[in-house]
Amino acid sequence: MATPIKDLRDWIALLEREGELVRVAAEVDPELEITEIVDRTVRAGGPALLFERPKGSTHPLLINQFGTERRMCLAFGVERLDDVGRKVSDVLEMQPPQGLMDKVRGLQKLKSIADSVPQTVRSGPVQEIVLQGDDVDLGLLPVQRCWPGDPAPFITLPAVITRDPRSGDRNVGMYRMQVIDRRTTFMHWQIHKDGRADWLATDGRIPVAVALGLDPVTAYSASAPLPKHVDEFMLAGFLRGAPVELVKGATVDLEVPAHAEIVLEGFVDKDDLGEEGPFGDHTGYYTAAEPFPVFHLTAMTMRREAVYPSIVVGKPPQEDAWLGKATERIFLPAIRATVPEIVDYDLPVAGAFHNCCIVSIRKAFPGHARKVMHAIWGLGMLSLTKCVVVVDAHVDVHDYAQVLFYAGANVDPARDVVLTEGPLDHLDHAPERQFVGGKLGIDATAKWPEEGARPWPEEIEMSPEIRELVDRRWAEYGIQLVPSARNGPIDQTSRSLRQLLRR
Ligand SMILES: Cc1cc2nc3c(=O)[nH]c(=O)nc-3n(C[C@H](O)[C@H](O)[C@H](O)COP(=O)(O)O)c2cc1C
Ligand SMILES: [Mn+2]
Repeated sequence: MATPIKDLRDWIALLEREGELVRVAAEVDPELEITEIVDRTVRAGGPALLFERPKGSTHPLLINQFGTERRMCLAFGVERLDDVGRKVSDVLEMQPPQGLMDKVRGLQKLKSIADSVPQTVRSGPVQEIVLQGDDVDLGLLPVQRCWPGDPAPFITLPAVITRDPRSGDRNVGMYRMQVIDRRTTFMHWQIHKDGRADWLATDGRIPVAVALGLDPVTAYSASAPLPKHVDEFMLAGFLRGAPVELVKGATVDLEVPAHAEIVLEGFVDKDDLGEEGPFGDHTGYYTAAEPFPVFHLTAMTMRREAVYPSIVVGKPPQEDAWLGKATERIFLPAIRATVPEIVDYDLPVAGAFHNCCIVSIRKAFPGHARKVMHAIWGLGMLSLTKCVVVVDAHVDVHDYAQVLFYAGANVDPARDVVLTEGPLDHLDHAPERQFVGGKLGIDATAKWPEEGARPWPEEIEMSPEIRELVDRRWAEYGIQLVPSARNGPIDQTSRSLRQLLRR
């Protein structure tokens, strides 16, 4: 892996060197205008944008840093996102080393584990400027109002740091923050999230710190669905190949990233709630206003000339598609460690991630597909998946046309569809009751006699000899083939993802 990206500035410089960043010198309004510009840029696979003069603020705004596969790979210092997954599986599947080379490789793996432990340092640039009391003013930042129906500006790319009051374990989560006034915001940690659990475990008040403007891997890690007791900064250090450096907060008993651009410090009280939202969200709809806790700021610390990071979510595909794809790839080894019969899985971007999961399995016994459906419905945040489609090992889960073919050809809806109930995403507006509703499983594997199938027919395949013959003679035929161009943004996304993810 390449040298770790130290901070947001280092990342901006890298993006610029790679021709992946455009500086926008014109004055642009964070109120709606930036959203429309970014929406067009993301859909066109365009560059990261550094708005140097957001209206009403002296802080530049960085957006679309994650908006393409190439930038996501640059962020992680890999050729393909699957390489990040491989780094995880290397450690998960660590065996006692056999020969010398194995020992050297083992040492590299151990280093990556050592790198994962965050390091406390005495001071950091994030505290070059410390604003406290009346000087705290969120109005200094170019916070975006993203969509016309949003009632206020929202901080959209925060790393929210809390500690479990019982165990002391740190948590870092990405929870949007609606600005209420100069010194307060809402804290949108949803019902299934760790930050909320920390808050619910306090008697009265929980200290909270919010880091804005991080190296891309640390920023990503705030969105990663780790088990509650695992510190997201550990994942960041492991994936970066260098520990996350932390300093003591200026006014809270929490440690904050030393190289963040901006840190907001404060607290959330147990019974201090207000109506948050509506907000144009990644569901593609405005999520309804509902009660969420209020975050009171006690300090705002910054680097000099701090850059404010932002992201827009909305109808897919948006920039967050790639944060989700990174999670999909990074967590595959962990999923396979628990459910080893899983070969691969795909969370379609157009399905807003939690709506649909396609999973391929090495089927070994009757009813196996159902076992895997229930495993998915019992696995971390994947448990919120509404629809699970199970296919056989040879099916490419990233090729939606192939998946639909098997879901059509191999499925008897009277026999192969599972309808059950379970927890659903906090933001899902479809179920009759919030948080719980139906689950759909589709078993698109080839069926066995024990599963009530008649003799299963053979799939059509050309013989290898004829394929080779035609390969050999192709030039002779004089036929020029161009891949057919189907259109539509979702098709394009699925195609580019397919190219990326094909092994
Ligand atoms: C751009 C973006 C915005 C998000 N906004 C929220 C949010 O407002 N509330 C929430 O609960 N989760 C939100 N998420 C998802 C969480 O960050 C994700 O579930 C993460 O795992 C939460 O951390 P936790 O598991 O430590 O709670 C967002 C994710 C992304 C990528
Ligand atoms: Mn967590």
